[in-house]
Amino acid sequence: MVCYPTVGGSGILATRLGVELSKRGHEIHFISYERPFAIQGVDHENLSVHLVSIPEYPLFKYPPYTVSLASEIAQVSQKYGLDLVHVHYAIPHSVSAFLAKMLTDVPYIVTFHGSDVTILGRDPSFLPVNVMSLEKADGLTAVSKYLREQALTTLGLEKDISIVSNFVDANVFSPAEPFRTQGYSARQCVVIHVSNFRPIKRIEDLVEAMRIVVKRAVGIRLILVGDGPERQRIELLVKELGLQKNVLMTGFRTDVPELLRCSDILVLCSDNESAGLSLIEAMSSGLPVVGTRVGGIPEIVEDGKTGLLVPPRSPEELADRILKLNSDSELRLKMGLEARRTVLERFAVDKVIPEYEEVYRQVVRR
Ligand code: GMT
Repeated sequence: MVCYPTVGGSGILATRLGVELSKRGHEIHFISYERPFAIQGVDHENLSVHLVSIPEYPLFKYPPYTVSLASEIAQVSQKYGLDLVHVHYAIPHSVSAFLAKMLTDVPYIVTFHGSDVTILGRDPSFLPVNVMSLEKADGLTAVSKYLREQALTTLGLEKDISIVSNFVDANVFSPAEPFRTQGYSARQCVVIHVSNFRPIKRIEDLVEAMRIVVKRAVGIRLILVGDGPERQRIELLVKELGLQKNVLMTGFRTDVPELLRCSDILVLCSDNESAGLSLIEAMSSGLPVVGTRVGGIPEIVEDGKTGLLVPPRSPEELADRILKLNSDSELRLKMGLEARRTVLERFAVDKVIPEYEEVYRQVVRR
């Protein structure tokens, strides 16, 4: 399993997948430049981590990670007799996997996650080499129909791409007992947003929406969970709008399942999102969600049934939907139950892992 070790969605998903596969008896080797965040301090049977060493040399302004990673994949493959390499996020992992295959014949599968297709993948500085390494892959998967379409059209790929959804452990991301909404109808809601604070998340729209919301629902609170490039700017905006009493910024947290259980509504108002993992985590926790009608979000959230969708960059509409859910505990409960049901049916470990196993079987059988 080749991935970024950080708290970004692709790294989290890859780690989750590796851990679940190891529990099912597969031998899993993670290859990355650091121990993946989600398995720090935890030992799992059948699971090991190999760190890519990147030599420093005065000549290098940019150490060639792609080459070091390819060497590590090839060495691990030879030493442990890997059946296949699964890389998460195409850039630059698919190129390293291609090089490793040239050396050792080990087949590779690439999972597209988002900006590896929609932003970076099409950048002229990557495009020709990226596309070659994808065309030569033994299998391609995408986390949503939307992302598959994007990969086919923007990268001009002519290969089959299987859709395998993102998933959660529904026992870890589980609802509060009883559902928080029950018996709390008079209370104002806790709204939550979880992300890596990148500009694409448009957290400023949510803060702006809160400026409108607090005028009608004085006690309502927003918890902003996560860290990233936008954090300082958002902190300033919260102060500027005088929202300190209503908006709590927690920074990076490891107890997201507990935070979700203490919340009533999750908002994800990105400009684009291939398959927002935080939506699935919140829905699994029995929360109704408010999301933007972009990318793969409508494939996860059914407007009016499991959540409410709005156009991107529309704080007024966001505010309207938050107020609607805030004032209607029955609606929150109904949508939260539907959301949980949707996750159990489509986005739970036992639904999605066999789909990956099937992709692996097809490749190994060849
Ligand atoms: O594509 C990115 O910007 C980064 C990537 C990540 O590593 O966090 O996020 C993407 O992959 C996640 C896991 O599949 C998805 O939940 C996110 O929707 C997706 N981000 C975008 O499409 C912007």
